[in-house]
Amino acid sequence: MNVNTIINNLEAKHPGEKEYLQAVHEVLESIETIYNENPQYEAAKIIERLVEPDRILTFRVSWTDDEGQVHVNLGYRVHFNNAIGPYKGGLRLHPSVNLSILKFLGFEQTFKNALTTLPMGGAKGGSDFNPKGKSDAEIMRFCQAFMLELWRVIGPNTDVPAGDIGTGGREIGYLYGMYKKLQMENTGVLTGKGLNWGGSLIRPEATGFGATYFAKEMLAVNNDTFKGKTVTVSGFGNVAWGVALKVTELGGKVVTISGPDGYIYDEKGLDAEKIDYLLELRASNNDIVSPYADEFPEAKFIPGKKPWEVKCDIAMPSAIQNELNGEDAKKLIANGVQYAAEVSNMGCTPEAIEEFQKAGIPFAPGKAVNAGGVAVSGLEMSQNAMKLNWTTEEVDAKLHHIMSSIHEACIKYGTQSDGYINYVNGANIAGFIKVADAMLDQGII
Ligand code: 2IT
Repeated sequence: MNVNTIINNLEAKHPGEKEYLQAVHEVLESIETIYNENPQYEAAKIIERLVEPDRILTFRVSWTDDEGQVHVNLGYRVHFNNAIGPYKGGLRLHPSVNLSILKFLGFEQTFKNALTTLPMGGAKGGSDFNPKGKSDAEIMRFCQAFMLELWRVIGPNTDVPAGDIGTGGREIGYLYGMYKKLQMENTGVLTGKGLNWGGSLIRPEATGFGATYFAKEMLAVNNDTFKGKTVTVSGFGNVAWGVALKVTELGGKVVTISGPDGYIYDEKGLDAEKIDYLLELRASNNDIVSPYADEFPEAKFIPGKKPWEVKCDIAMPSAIQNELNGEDAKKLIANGVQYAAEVSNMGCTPEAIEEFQKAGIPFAPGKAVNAGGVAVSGLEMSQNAMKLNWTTEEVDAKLHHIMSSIHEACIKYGTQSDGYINYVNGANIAGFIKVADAMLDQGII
C-alpha cells in the first residue's frame, strides 16, 4: 500500500470531502507498516474495501414549523462497516452536516467500536437540521419525519443509531416513538433511550466519564493523577458536562467551557452547582455560554475566542471536529500543557497533533478517548437483548474496564522505541487489526 496513491485516488472519486479524506489519511499513515508486513491484507484489498462505506442512504426530510411554514432538510445514514457487529453510531443534527462529515464520522466509528471490545460495526447519520431555537413540537415533528425514512434501514440486529451533537435523550424519544409506530416492535433499535423504556444507567454521562477514565490512565503512566490539575474543556454539550463532573470528582479543576459565542474562564473551577446550571441552560435549547458569566460573577466571558489560550495542565477538547489547530496547540505548549486528550471526534487538526507529538506531550485521539459513549450504548444493547437492567455500579465498572483495555491496546500497539506512547498509532492499529481480520475471515463481500 502507498498512502499517497490511495488518498489521491479517493480525492479524485470524492472531490471536496475534506473531513473524510483527513480521517482516512490519519488511519492509513498509522497502519502503513503493519499493512505492508501482512500481504494477506493487500491480497484481499482490505484498504480499498474499508475506506468506502458499505452503502449510504440519503433522503429528504419535510416538516412544518409552528407557524405552518414548510421546511426541507437533508437526511443521511452511512452504513460504513459491519464486519464485527451491527452498524452502530450516532445521529448528528447540526447545520454543518454533509456527506463528508458523516463519512469521516462513520469511518472513525468503525475503529472506535472495534476498540470497545464489543461486537459493533460502524455507522453515522444525521441531518443539516439546526435544532437551535426550535420548539419542542418542532423538534418532535422533525424527528418523526426523519424516522419515516430511516426506519427501513435500521433494526436491533442491523443498525442501531444513537445520539451525537444535537441529538440527546429528547430526540431519541421522538425517534423511538415513530419507529415503534411503524415497526410495531419494542426493541433496542436505538440507544440513549429513557431509563424507564429500555435505556441504560450511565449512558448520558458515559462519553465524558469514559474520557476522564482514559485520561486518568494517561496520567497514571507517569505516576500522576488529576489531583490539583487545571483542565481546559471546550463545548458544553452531551460530552463536556460529564468530563467536568468526573474531573472535578477526581480532584481536578475545569476552568473553561465554550460555545459558538466564545468561552467562559472560571478560575475557581466548575462544580456540581455550576454544572447543574449549565444543564438547565442547555435544556433551553441554547448553546451559548455567555449567561454563565452573569450567573457566576467570578467567571469571565471571552467572546469569539477558544479556550486554548488559557494556561492549563490538561487540554480536553469536547466540542466538534478540527476545533483545535496548530496555532492553538503551540499556545497550549507554550503555556506548559502536559497532556492532550481529544474528546470530540477528530477535534484536533493534523497540525495540532504534530505539534503535541513533536513536543513529546502525550496526545490521545477521540476514537480512543471518547469510546465510552458508544461502549455504554453497546451495554444498553446487551441489557435490551437480555431484557434486564444493570445497576449504576455494574455499568460504571464495565465502562471503567473497557476504557482501561482501550488504553492497554494503545500502549501495546503505539509505544515507540524511544518510549513515547503514540496513542494515534496505537488506537488506529488496534482497531484496524480487529476489523481487517474479521473481513478476511468473512471473504470478499
Ligand atoms: O461519536 C460517538 O461515538 C457517538 N456519537 C455515540 C454513538 C453511539 O452509538 O452511542
